[in-house]
Amino acid sequence: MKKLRFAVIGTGFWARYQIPAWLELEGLELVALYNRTRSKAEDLAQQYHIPSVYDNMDELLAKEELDFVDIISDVDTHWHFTQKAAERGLAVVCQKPMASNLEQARTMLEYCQQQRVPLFIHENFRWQAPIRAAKQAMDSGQIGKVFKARVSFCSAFPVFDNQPFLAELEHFILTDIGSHVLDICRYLFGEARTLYALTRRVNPGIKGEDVANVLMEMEDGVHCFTEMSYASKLEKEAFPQTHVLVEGELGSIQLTHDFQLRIHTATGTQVSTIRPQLYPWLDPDYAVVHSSIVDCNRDILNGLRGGKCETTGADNLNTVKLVWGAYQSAATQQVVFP
Ligand code: 89Y
Repeated sequence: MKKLRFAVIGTGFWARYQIPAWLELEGLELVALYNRTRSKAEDLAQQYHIPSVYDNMDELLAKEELDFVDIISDVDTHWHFTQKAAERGLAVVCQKPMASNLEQARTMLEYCQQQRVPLFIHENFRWQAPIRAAKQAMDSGQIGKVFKARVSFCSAFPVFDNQPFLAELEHFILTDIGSHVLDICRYLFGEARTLYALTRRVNPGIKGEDVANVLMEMEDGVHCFTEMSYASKLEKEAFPQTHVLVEGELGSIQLTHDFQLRIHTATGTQVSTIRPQLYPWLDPDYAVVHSSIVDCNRDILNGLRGGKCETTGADNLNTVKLVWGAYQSAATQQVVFP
């Protein structure tokens, strides 16, 4: 099978993991890196033996023969780079959050559709091994019909140390973690019919909100409460795990600290530990997230080859609608219909 040739656009924090995660997969050739600051791209190119480096995207697109680009740059550049790649007929893989706002995400998707190029969003949290296991347990029917759930990402991890630009975002936790956690909710429980949200800023040193609570009624009637916070000084730090409690008519499923999955029914409680695969290149502080990059990329590669992919642009637009629906709800104190 022909190897797919691609370039990575943006070599900041996430590229350091996204690149080795791509290299875990067969049938790909990473031929070029782009970064505004060339020296940063050069360091990564040397580390992973990538032949070409550019600080000009037009030059890269003119010189390289590519099948797709993987855009890992800041969110406010996603639309710009997507447009450039799509107008040359290249498939686009883009990091979450898809775009700076809902309108721009729609435009991005419509433009790719118009150019007849596939758009995939690198949304990896739903690919975390413990989340997949929780979904499998739900689908097995052991806990019966699900009626309510709580999905929590509450932490005091010093997230701004590695990603200082997050402190500058006017819209912080819902775009950064909400994109992931609300996508997990869609993965587990389907689409939302209604949504109500509250947000606030606790940390005075950042621009955006660092706490958000979102209550959704899903289309099949499940009540889903989603809580997110980077101001939670809890006894046991959970970063970067998402905790889940799903309640069904016959029992409950709990995903809790240290990847513990607890399935409780009338016959007792089954406990297992669903650890992520520990690749040598991952940062142990982010293990479960970094590990899921490989599974997410594998699914996207399947999509690039014409097969199924979960995190297409069209699918992810529904997650983007939840994020911006939550901001709208918080601003108006109204229930919204995303
Ligand atoms: O940027 C975020 C992400 O995608 O996963 C965790 C994170 O690094 C900080 O919230």
